[in-house]
Formats: sequence, structure tokens, C-alpha cells
Amino acid sequence: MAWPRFDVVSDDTPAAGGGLLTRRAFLKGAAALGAGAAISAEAADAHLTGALPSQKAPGRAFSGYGQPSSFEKDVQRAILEPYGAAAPGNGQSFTPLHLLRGIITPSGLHFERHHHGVADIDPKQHRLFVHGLVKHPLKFTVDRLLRYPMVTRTLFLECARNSSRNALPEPAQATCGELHGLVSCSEWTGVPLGTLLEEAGIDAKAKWVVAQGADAASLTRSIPIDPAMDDAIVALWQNGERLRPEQGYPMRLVLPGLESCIGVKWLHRVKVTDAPAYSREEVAEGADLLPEGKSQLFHFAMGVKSVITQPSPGWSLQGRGFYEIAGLAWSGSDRIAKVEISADGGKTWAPAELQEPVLSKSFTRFRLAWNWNGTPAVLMSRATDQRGQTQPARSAWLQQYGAGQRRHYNAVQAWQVESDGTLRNVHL
Ligand SMILES: Nc1nc2c(c(=O)[nH]1)N[C@H]1C(S)=C(S)[C@@H](COP(=O)(O)O)O[C@H]1N2
Ligand SMILES: [Mo]
Repeated sequence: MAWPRFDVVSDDTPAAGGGLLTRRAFLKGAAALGAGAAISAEAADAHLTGALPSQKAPGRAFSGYGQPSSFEKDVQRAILEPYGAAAPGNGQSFTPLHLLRGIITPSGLHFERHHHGVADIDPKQHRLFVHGLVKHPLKFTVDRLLRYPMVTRTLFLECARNSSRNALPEPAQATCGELHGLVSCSEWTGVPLGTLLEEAGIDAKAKWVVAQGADAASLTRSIPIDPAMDDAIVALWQNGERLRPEQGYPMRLVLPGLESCIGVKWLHRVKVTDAPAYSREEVAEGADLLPEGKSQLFHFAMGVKSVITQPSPGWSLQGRGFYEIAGLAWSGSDRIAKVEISADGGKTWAPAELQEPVLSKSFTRFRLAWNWNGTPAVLMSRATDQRGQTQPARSAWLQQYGAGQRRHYNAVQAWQVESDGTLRNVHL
């Protein structure tokens, strides 16, 4: 992907080393670009009424459900099925973060993690059971749930194994989406799980809920009672429409700020218990490896994280000059407080602009103007949330864990810009 270049603004103000500019300089730059965007007489002629091919005949007819432009057909999730026919439907597909802007992930590009394929469920046949340590076990149809009071929140979902290839000794060469795209952000609408648990009347001994999916994996995950009661959502709607099958139609759990691995899709059972289930997924896949050979189960909170999505590997800069750096930041604990950007491999940092709205446990879009001088540079972003948590350097992240840890990778990403304008993943 080529990235158009603009001429440098003459009176730019450096915000940090490596050509990072202040917001003021950027605004002046934008004005200068506007003034500089003169078009030739021939180009202007093409804009005379009726002169364009698309102005000469009626356009395509109406459609019941719109699709992206045919010219955008390369904007796709990257699919990884590591076990092939040995474990059909087990794998993931990655959101192409480097091809998207804004904070909402289009539903058709939300990342996928399935253990045994996408269940195809008739909502009329589907039931949700709430049982276990409760006074009144309950059964809900989809129609009945749709009558409950709902909440809507814009929340990211991130797999605990997102970005895990960066934990490997050698930097993997892949796009930003292939490296970091097991995270997406949607507007979710549904019924607070707490409402259903309260209606069922939970026992004083209740400490966990064990959620299970109606898919071929019967995916089973244990969730502490506090987040289950406080802010878990039985989501039925995603970005204004009913959930996509890939996201768990007709209903899934959404747990704000916690790893999406416990957000059970195709949700059909919530059992209140006094102990975790120790299911295969939470024991075999869900353990953090600590130094000194120990491992920790049930660590669900997602850290603070950011990544520069534009430019990133796959993009190529078209020579020295003005570019806008853009990226995404998120934290499982709170709102993003600041994002700093470095263009000189971490020697100096400048604050990026945060695009409103800055929401808790959601994507936040950041941007900063950059005047690239055409020589090798290293771009990095470092996010801090309102709790004061800052993204660790890669070396500090590695020290927190034992060898082989692949979960909860949230270290600062470095993109090496080569003098030919291409970018690659580097470990710093
Ligand atoms: N029933 C069921 N729920 C599931 C899974 C699954 O395979 N089956 N995968 C889990 C994992 S590991 C993740 S990261 C998220 C992914 O959600 P998504 O596919 O909507 O992005 O779903 C979780 N819920
Ligand atoms: Mo996951």
C-alpha cells in the first residue's frame, strides 16, 4: 500500500526528535495542504456536471442489505487454522487493523476465535439456563430476553493470546493486523447478566459462574462472581444489528476489560458455583507462566496497550515529507489518559492527540503529525491509562513472566522505517 506524501510545512514546530510535529504545526500544515491542492484545468473539466462516467447512466438499484464497495475487496480478515483437518474450525482470524480507521470494527471484520467452528443456531430453538447455586433456576428464550431492560456499551474484545508472536525471540514479519488483530471494538447491546442472576436469586456461597456455549466445543469458562454480577452483558446486538454468527448469535457474554476468551459465545448455560470448573480451556490454554516455574490461573484483566496502525508493515511511505501517524490504544482497566509517540526508537517522546470520545475499556484513536526526513526511523507508541498504568517495554514485559509465556502481551511495539519507505517489525 502506497501512502501519499505531502510537502513539508515550512514553519513546523518539533514536538520531539525524529520529526514529530505539534498539533499546531499540523493544523497549519493542513491549511497549507488545502492551499496547495490546486488542480489542473483538465481535472477541473472532469467535474463539470454530467461529464463523469458515473453521471451518465442510472446507478445500481437499491439493496436490502448493503455491502462494501467492490473496490474494497482486499480488506479481509487474515485466517489462521493451525491444525487444519486435525481440528476443524479451531483457529482464528485477525482484524486488519492497518486498513481501518476510527474506533468501531466493522462487524464483518471483527476478529474470530473459534475452538470448533461457528455454530449455526436457530434463535427460536435456543435456550439460556441460569442454574446451580440459585433459589430459582431459570430458562430464557431469546424473545423473553429481548423484553428485558438493556444496556449499550462500546467495548473492545481482546484475546489473551493477541500479539503473542511478539513474545518470540525473533520479530515476526507480518502486517499490524496479523500481529495484533485479535482485538476489535464494537458497540454491544444486551441484558446485564446481573439482572438474570438477581432474578434467579444467588446463594450466599456463590463465588463463580461457569458459562458454557452451544457450539461443538461446548466451550466452558469460569468467571468470578463479581464481574458476572457487576458489569457482564448477555449481548444480543452488535453495532446496531443482531450479533453476527461468528460473534455468538444469538447471544454471548461480553465482560468489559477482561480477556475475551471467557466471553462465551452461543451462550446457553450459566451455572452458579462455589468453585471454578477447571475446564480444559482454562487449565490448558488459560494459564500465565510466571518466573520460577510457577503458573497462574484465572488472570483475566487486560493490560494497557497501543499500536501504530498507520504507517505499519505493508504500507510504504512515498519519500520524505509530511505524514500523519495514527493508531489505537485501549486498556482493560479504564480510559486512556495519554499516548506518547517516538520516531527515534524511544529516545524522545511526544504526546499524541486523542480523538474524542475517549471511553473506558474501548478503543481510543490517536494521531500525530510527522515530518519524515527520509532516513531510517523507529516509530513507537506508548499508552498510559487513567489508573496510571503504562505499557511496558518488551524487555520489562519478558521479565514479568516465565519462559514460554504467550498470554497478555502488551509491550510497546516498534516499527522500523527503512529509507526506501517500507516498514518492518523490530524488537526494542
Ligand atoms: N462457545 C465459544 N465461546 C467462545 C470461544 C469458542 O470457541 N466457543 N472462543 C473464546 C475465545 S478464546 C475468544 S478470544 C473469544 C473470541 O470472540 P470473537 O470470535 O467474537 O472475536 O470468544 C471466546 N468464546
Ligand atoms: Mo481467546
